Amino acid sequence: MGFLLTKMMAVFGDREHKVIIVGLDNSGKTTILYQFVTKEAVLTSPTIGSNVEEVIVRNSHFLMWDIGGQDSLRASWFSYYCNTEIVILVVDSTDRERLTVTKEELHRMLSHEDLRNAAVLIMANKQDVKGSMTAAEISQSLTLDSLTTHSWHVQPCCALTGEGLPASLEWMRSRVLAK
Ligand code: G3D
Repeated sequence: MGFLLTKMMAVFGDREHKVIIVGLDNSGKTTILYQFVTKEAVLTSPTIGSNVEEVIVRNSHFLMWDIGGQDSLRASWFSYYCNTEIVILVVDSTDRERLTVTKEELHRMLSHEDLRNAAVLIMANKQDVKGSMTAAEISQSLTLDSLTTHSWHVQPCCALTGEGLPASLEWMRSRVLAK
């Protein structure tokens, strides 16, 4: 029975994995979501509430929630945490000033009970902009080395061109398959 189930999952895909996309406003969350879906950059407007889309990566199904990142909306992020397997934290790599706010939001979020088993993908977005912070700088500023409770990975990317997005999806897939 176990063997049959494994075979069927290989053919039809496994269950759906819940992903939330968080980050400060203007970091590129919605652009990334629609690049994942359409593989093209789209014109976006600030997210009020959330956008949700299904993304399939070689039989792995991800249900991705893009949650608004404005100051007033961050307080309600926790209502999306339940059953989340992957948290995508999008960072605007040009926004040095607000990296401390991102760091506080990240560590606060990961202390929430509902995210104790979630893996964290930090997408260092807007790498196309000259002078943007590198993945290593962002990693250091977010004090990721001290994060031992969750599996994490930093992926440099550019949502406008799609660079770094396939690698992001592959990492997510490897995390859910490892469970
Ligand atoms: P949000 O959903 O996190 O609020 P959006 O962010 O996806 O709405 O993106 C905010 C702005 O950043 C958009 O520009 C978008 O085109 C731009 N952006 C997103 N990703 C990148 C990137 O990788 N590089 C660059 N240079 N810009 C990016 P506008 O002008 O529409 O506000």
